[in-house]
Amino acid sequence: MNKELKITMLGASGVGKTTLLTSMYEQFEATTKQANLHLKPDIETAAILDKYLGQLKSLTYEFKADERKKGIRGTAATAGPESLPSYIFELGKPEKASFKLLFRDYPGGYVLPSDVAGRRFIHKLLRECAAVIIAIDTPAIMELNGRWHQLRNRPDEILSLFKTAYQNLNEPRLVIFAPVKCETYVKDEASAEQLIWRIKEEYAPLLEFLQQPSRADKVAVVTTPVQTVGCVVFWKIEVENFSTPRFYFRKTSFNSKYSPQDSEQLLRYLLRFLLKAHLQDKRWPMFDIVRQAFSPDAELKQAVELFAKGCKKTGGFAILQGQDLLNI
Ligand SMILES: Nc1nc2c(ncn2[C@@H]2O[C@H](COP(=O)(O)OP(=O)(O)OP(=O)(O)O)[C@@H](O)[C@H]2O)c(=O)[nH]1
Ligand SMILES: [Mg+2]
Repeated sequence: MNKELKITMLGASGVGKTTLLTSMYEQFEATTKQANLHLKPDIETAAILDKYLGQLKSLTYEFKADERKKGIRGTAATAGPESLPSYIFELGKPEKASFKLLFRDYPGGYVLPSDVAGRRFIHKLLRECAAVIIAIDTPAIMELNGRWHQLRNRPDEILSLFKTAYQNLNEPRLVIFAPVKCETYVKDEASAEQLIWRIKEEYAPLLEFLQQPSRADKVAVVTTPVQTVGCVVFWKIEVENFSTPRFYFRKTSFNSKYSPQDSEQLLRYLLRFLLKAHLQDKRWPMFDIVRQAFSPDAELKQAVELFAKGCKKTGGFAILQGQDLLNI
């Protein structure tokens, strides 16, 4: 029996998938411990993500988000998609791991139609993963009325991937829209509302697809703005050669340190979704491992419930669809 529940990142190159995964890793341990939950990366996961964490912390005062000499390097798969690592976190008590959360990340170039093997790989991930995290480059959607959104976030390519992978769904899924590099846009409630509004606007065709009758009761959709670096704000866009935008960021002060915020919220929403799938008791094979973990272990179930109740509902966090799949 497969003891892993899979989650995939989704997004074009440079939007911030690996950074988001790294900041989740950084925050998972502290926040789950508080909730008497244990979420432990395996050795290989910790080794790779520690390396990325070091790169992230090395960001200097002013930088371009896509300047790969600083910050995180672009993800590469030297020996093809199958050579990419999985990031594995064990959930449960130290002496008794209950099940594993397995995250997948890959080079964002895979979403482009020209990369046939890459798209096939993402398609397979979308079919087999219970949850998908769409990393969204927030300045691209918010600045200049979204002028660079298509180029940076590739919403059409993402829509067409969903259209094939989510054609016939037998089991529920969680779709997380995760705007990153969003420090500038979640400073107050009004701007956070504006961010949600812009996501609804720019991803309207995807949201409509997910809302169609055959999917409406199977897909939960949430927005979770994550401050993956935490100490930087958007500064300016410069256009090179009339066609390539460069997004510049600044640290809030010279000494400000890497301080990600809210990245554990994705985990809270994910566990909330898993707990609800268990409570619905519908015998969905994808969620068998969740039932096997929660049924005999009331303590674990209670800890997950408590943790899941800490899902934020304001500041850009919202449930756009499938409230029933998340009510606990
Ligand atoms: N200012 C700021 N920069 C960020 C943030 N997240 C990512 N970046 C920067 O954006 C660049 C791209 O981030 P990555 O995480 O490598 O993006 P990716 O989606 O994994 O890209 P590929 O691996 O090429 O698909 C990096 O240089 C990061 O340092 C953020 O929250 N704020
Ligand atoms: Mg990457």
